[in-house]
Amino acid sequence: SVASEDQKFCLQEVLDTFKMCLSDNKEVYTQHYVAGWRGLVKFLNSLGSVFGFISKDAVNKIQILVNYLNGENGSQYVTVQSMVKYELENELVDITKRGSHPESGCRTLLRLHRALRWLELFLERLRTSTEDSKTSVMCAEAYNEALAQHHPWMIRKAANMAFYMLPGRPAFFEVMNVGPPEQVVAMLGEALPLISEVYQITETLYAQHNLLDLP
Ligand code: 1PX
Repeated sequence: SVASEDQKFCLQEVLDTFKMCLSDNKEVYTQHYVAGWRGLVKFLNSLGSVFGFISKDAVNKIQILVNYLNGENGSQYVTVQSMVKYELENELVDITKRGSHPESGCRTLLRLHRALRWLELFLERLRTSTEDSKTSVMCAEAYNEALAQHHPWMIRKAANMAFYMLPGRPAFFEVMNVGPPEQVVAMLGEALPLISEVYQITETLYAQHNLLDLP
């Protein structure tokens, strides 16, 4: 039925959300950034409950940002650029160690930003993979390159164990619901430059303000 097709997850739609992230003057809209992550979490949940501890943390961080967006100072959070400016000018960020602002928008978004780099690396590996490539290996490589250094030992251990539970490449492509493998590859080729641009703009912004190591 039409209703059940509506609910069927399609990764293309999620990655399209990241297209909407950039304003004409290359600012990053928080709302679409968060919506992109929401879609990715939905995808992750459809892969099984062993990934629950990962999606739970992502959902928690998404919610923190949504609360700022819907809060009394929501207009300051419209773009990542305006959020950084507002939180820094009003001393709402713990810079060297966690203190009175343990859940600032800046430090919360930084966690998702690092995970976006993982996504970029993982999708690039998927795009260039062959039939016999292992999703678990591609995922672990991307994780070790982009995220592992930011995580304590226990999380690294749990994450690497979860990766073994990923479905193989054919099933993984199936869940993405984009079409035959050639179409998945084409879709990834279109989506990746956009994800990469959103990542780079955020990275440069955070670097300019010395925010890349926020506790
Ligand atoms: C076609 C591919 C699409 C795949 C979509 C998968 C979406 C994955 C969403 C992952 C979001 C992860 C956010 C993690 C944020 C984070 O680093 N949090 C840690 C630090 O936060 P804190 O507040 O403590 O400073 C936190 O400690 C993390 C806890 C949970 C474990 C995070 C493991 C991240 C692994 C990322 C890879 C996901 C594997 C999905 C396989 C498809």
